This record gives sequence, C-alpha cells and structure tokens, in this order.
Amino acid sequence: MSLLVRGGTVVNADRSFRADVLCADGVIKAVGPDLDAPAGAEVVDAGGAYVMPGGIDPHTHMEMPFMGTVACEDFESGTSSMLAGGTTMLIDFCIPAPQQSLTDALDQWTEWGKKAVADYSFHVAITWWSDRVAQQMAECVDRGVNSFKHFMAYKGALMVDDEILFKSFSRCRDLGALPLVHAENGDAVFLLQQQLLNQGITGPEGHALSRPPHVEAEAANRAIMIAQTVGVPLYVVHTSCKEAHDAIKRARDSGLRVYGEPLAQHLVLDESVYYEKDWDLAASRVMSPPFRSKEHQKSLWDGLVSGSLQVVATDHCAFNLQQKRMGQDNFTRIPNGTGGIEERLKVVWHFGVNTGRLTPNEFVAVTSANCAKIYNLYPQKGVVAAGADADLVVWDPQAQHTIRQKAHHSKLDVNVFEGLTVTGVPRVTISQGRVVWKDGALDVRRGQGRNIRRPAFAPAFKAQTVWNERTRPHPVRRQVQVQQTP
Ligand code: DUC
Ligand code: ZN
Ligand code: ZN
Ligand code: ZN
Repeated sequence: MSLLVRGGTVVNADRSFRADVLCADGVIKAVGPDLDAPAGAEVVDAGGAYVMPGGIDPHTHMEMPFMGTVACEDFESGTSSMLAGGTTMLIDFCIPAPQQSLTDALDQWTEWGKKAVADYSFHVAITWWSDRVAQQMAECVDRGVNSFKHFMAYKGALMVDDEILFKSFSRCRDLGALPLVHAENGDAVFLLQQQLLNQGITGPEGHALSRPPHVEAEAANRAIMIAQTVGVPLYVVHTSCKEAHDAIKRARDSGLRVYGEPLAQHLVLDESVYYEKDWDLAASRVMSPPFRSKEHQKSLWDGLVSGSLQVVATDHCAFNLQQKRMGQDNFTRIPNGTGGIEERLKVVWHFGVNTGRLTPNEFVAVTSANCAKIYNLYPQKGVVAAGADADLVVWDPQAQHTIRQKAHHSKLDVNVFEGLTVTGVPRVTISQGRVVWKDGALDVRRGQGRNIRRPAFAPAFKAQTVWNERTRPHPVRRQVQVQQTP
C-alpha cells in the first residue's frame, strides 16, 4: 500500500522546499518534485500546507502509578490523542518502584505499550541502587533503552541522593547511555511543604510556594556538576525557570553536552492559576515543577531561539478531577501532572512561529528533529527524507482551532489550554505510512504502535570522556612528582 503526499512544502529542521513525498511499506521512498502516484496509491492533498516530520514527545507518563493513584491515560488513548495533534511518537518513562528489578518494570511497561496505536519508546528511571541495578541497566540498554531518569525530588518515594546520582551517571557513561534528571531539591521541597502546612496553607498555591525556582536551579546545577565530575552528558527534563536555564547555558558555554527541555505548558501558562478561587481549576494545573511567572517564560523562549534549550515536551501525566481531589485538604497529596500531548504542536506553533520567535524550521527542530538526534533516533525519525519512517504531519498554517476539553482525544476531564484559539493545525497525520488523522477524524488501530529501540551512543560519549581526561587537573600525578623530588 503506497501513499503520495502531493503539492506541499517540505519543512525539515535544516531547510524547506517544494516536494511531494512518496511512502510505501511504512517508510518514505522518495521526496521530490512532481512524483507520480503508483497504481492504487492513496493521494493526500497538501496544497498550501507544510509537510513536516511528525512530532516526537520525549516525556510522557502513560498509566503511571504515582502518588497513590494511577494516571488515567493509557497507551491507547494517549497515542491516539497525540496523533490528533500531529505527534507520531512518544518516549515514556518506565519507573521501577524502589527495590523493584529494572527489567521486571520494563517488562510491565512493555506490556502496557502493546496497546499503543503509534510508535513509542522507553526511558527507565533509577529509583534505588545496588550492583544488581547496575547490571540491569546493561540489560535495559540491550533492550533499546539509552536513557535513564533520576528524580532529585519526591523524597521518600522516587528520590535518589547524590551518591546514587554519581554511581548511576558513571554507569550511564560506561554504557553509552544518557542520564536525565528531574531537577528539584527534594529535601528543600519537603521542608517548605511542612512549613507551609504549619502556617495553615493547604491549597494549590502551597504547591507553587513549596517549589520555587531556586529549588529547581540548585538541583540543576548540582546534577550538572556531578555529570561534569563523572564525565557524561546530561539532559534536564522539564526545565521551567530562568535560573535552571542559566545553569544549562553556563555548562554549555564551558563545553559540556547538557540539554534542556521546556514543556509546552511552561512556555505559555503562568503561576497565577494556583491562586484561582476555583479549587478544581487550580488543582488541575498542579504539576512539578509548577507553572512560573512571565519572566521565566521569556527565558525559556529565548533558550529555544538561541539553542541553549533544544526540545519542547509535555510531561503528559493525566489525573482527572476525582484524582486531584485526593489533595482537597492538603496540596501535597494532589497528584502532580498535567496533559498536553495533543496540544503541544499547536501551542508551540501559535506562540512560537506566529509571533516570529521561531522559524518553521526551528519549530521542526524543537518538536521533532533535535529530540530524534539527542535520543539516537535520527534519521529513522525527525526528518522527511527517503529511508526515514513515514511519520508525517501535514500542517495547515492558516486554519484556526479553539482548544476544548470536549473535543480533545485524551481521557482527561480538563484541558489546561481550555478556550485558547490557535492558528496552525495538523490537517493530516500519517503514522507508518498510513493516514491516521484527517479532517478532524481519527482512524487508528490498537496495537499498531511499535516499541522503537534506541541504540547506545558510544562514540560521542567517548569524546566527552577523553575531553574530561585532557582538561581535568591531575592532583594524584602531581603528588607522585612531589614525592619523587628530594
Ligand atoms: N511531574 C509531574 O508533574 N508529574 C509526573 C512526574 C513529575 O515529575
Ligand atoms: Zn519530572
Ligand atoms: Zn530568581
Ligand atoms: Zn515527568
């Protein structure tokens, strides 16, 4: 079965050009002007539209057990929702419980992933440490996981200390895997939460007050310094504030491979919502890190424009109002998480491209190509080119759309972007060479998604390690010399 996308402008991260795109057997066969449609081929009209690589969301939590409940989005609803928004692949977090074997947890998530209607992949979290964990990390790498996440927050649950960060980062370095951090100082958050509760602050505003920007920045700086000491690149998930962004910038300026990932929500929504009188409204926006002030949003946009931040994700983690109400009397019990997987591209286009901040090519870079490169998926994903997977979005830059919970495809009973009218929408989404979203209708099949394996990246990491060896002072060698001098 072949498919021809005709009459559009192909937009890749590096350039744009008029071309048709011919797909067959799930891959792109040809990209060029005036391609002939093979007999029986389906033809998609891309007139007046952009043809871009489908979005990749590298940060989601489908059906995640968390804070005494389970995220209500499963792999089927979550990947359906993402296709309706022009995103064709996600990378979800497999999160072993402390003391649980990494490979058992990966088996569990792999089973859940079989429901997906589009491609997916996994990161694995390091929530505890032993020699066995170190061994299981190698088994995860063999199973196509090249990234390990570390929670520096959620004290008493998922949080790991600096010793574990050091050991796990070292193991990542040796395996050619990328360490990721959720950067918030969990001890500071815990103490601030207790102080606020003691002062009688129990509502959602307490959530934002207990996780101020410097708590995030401290952890980002600390993780960067540990990564530098160990000699391994680092990826900071959901970078939400200026000070954490500044830490990433400084690290990059000094020659380190440190990546930062703002979320679509943090780019456009601000902290004022936590002071809403409507408890449900405020609680439905509770996530970590919390939404910030406009000054921080500006810093994040500046980072995407200048390249000091590389990827926009969502941290899609869906909790319905009934679940949020677990924290009705105590903000520390409100399950943390918001959705956005369906809205990410629209929001970044509307506030990024329509405002002139980002070019369409830069849009493709931050929503797809950079992610594919950082996670070793490129050029299978992240580019419209012969040989790449036929995951495409036909983007109509003129069409308007008002975001409504009633019309979205997620299981969420709220939408954090409710009522926002955007210009620029996915007209058609193509997954594995098949039209799955067209003119507002989904045509998806449960189980169609594939678990995409991502190989380890040894060569680049070796470069970083060699670089570290060359520039690091050698106190031990100097000591030896001193002893030899009479
Ligand atoms: N933050 C959230 O808001 N939800 C899931 C986990 C996280 O770090
Ligand atoms: Zn996180
Ligand atoms: Zn500050
Ligand atoms: Zn997350």
